[in-house]
Amino acid sequence: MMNALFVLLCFLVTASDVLAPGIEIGIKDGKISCLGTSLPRDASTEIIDAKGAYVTPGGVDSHVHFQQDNSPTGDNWVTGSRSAIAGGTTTVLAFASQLKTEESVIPCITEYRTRAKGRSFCDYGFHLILTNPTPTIMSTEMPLLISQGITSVKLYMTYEPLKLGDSQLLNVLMSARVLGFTTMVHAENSDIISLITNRLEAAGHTDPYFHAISRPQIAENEATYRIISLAELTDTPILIVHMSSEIAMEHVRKAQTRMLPIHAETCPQYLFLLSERLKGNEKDKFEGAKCVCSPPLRHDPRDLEAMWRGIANGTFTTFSSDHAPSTYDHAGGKKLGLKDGIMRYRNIPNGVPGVETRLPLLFDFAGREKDSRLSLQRFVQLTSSDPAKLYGLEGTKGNIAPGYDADLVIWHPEAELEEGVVIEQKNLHHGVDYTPYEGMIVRNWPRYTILRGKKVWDRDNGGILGTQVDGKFLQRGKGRIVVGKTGQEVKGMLAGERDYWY
Ligand code: DUC
Ligand code: ZN
Ligand code: ZN
Repeated sequence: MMNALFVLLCFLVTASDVLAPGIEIGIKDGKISCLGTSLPRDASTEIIDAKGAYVTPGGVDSHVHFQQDNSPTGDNWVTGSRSAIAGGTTTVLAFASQLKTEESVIPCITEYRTRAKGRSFCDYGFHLILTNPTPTIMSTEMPLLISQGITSVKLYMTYEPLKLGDSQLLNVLMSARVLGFTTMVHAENSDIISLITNRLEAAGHTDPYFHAISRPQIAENEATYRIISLAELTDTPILIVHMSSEIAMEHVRKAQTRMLPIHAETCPQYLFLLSERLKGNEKDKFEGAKCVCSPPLRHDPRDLEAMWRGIANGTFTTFSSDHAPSTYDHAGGKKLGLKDGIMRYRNIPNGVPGVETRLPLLFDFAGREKDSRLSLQRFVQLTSSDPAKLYGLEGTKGNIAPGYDADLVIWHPEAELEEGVVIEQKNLHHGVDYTPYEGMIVRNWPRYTILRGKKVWDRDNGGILGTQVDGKFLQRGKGRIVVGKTGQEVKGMLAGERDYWY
């Protein structure tokens, strides 16, 4: 497409700068061609006047679940990706999940890629959930996937159908170190959770609220410390996903101060929601099921504060939605946990929706005059530029600079939305029947979302303008380390000691 499109008069925000007002962004063939003032134009030049509003890079949501076998209700690719662009996200990284019985990951990757093809409003890629990392998969299939642009895996330390034991974790980490794929880890201690769950069930405590009781912070803390230790032993960079616990976060922080390449992610639910939400309401106690996610919502406002500190001080590298959609009022959705009038939290599908609300919720606290919790630059790092770097999209996504894809969020001018925007289910574009953020007010919302130079969302004029064939599969490169470095000796080991066995 030969187009010349200018975004005029904006406050341009990148991971490093908020530029002086009035910068123009030139776009050609879907890429940013130049930044400047008074850029040359002719009658064919399409102009978007940002009216002095902030412009940030299109959101990169590096953790979403769309159309996975284990959550058949909620979103498919069309509704999930539509919701993404309406909230300013132009790239999502979703999951293809291997079954433990599968000796090859190729069929599962092929199947999940087919589900997305021609059905995505935004650009997309896949992480592989590895549940059966056989030697053949690691030595033969992983290099193939990497060559096809699937350069990251997620490993689980809990859930019977998904979890890996320590020796499997070690083997995958060593393979990651050699092959260079990015490793995400769900860190919760499986045995702690199943012991408590069995005992709660025996005592008749099965309401949704007990989901939070069954997964105490210590389960996250222990598993986090353990996976950091395994990563240090094998000298492998990792990212610990959806962190919710202060002590676990402190393990990460301490590792980072030792320059270990330990990255961490948190999500909106761990900044805004507390476990009391699992109690539902007077009319319907089971409504608490809407907020069942793992790790669970924590009990105390101080827990939320701790996560905000990690957002501000750099402990977290990414802020993802972990959009894990399950319809509430559906026999195959959250209502799986309600049978014959009996609530059983262990049968409730895990997860909350949030791909559309992720950016507005965090932006609400970024660079504002009063009570700011993070800078605008840090907002861009967390929501766009750092996930792009970590997952092999540097140079293409996550920045507003010549050569990058022209993926932009143009916010409303700050003075325009005096009352803010109320988050309401009826205004969202996902396929789920609720939002856990119902009624919350945010100060701004993406006015336009631009995907590779095309206006795909115009909040004031028609809403969704894009189509489900706009999104393309991203052939990602290898991710790069954002925090720390490899190549360090392990404390207490002799220099070179690892070479005897590695
Ligand atoms: N892990 C996720 O990443 N998402 C939803 C539930 C879970 O356990
Ligand atoms: Zn997880
Ligand atoms: Zn997830």
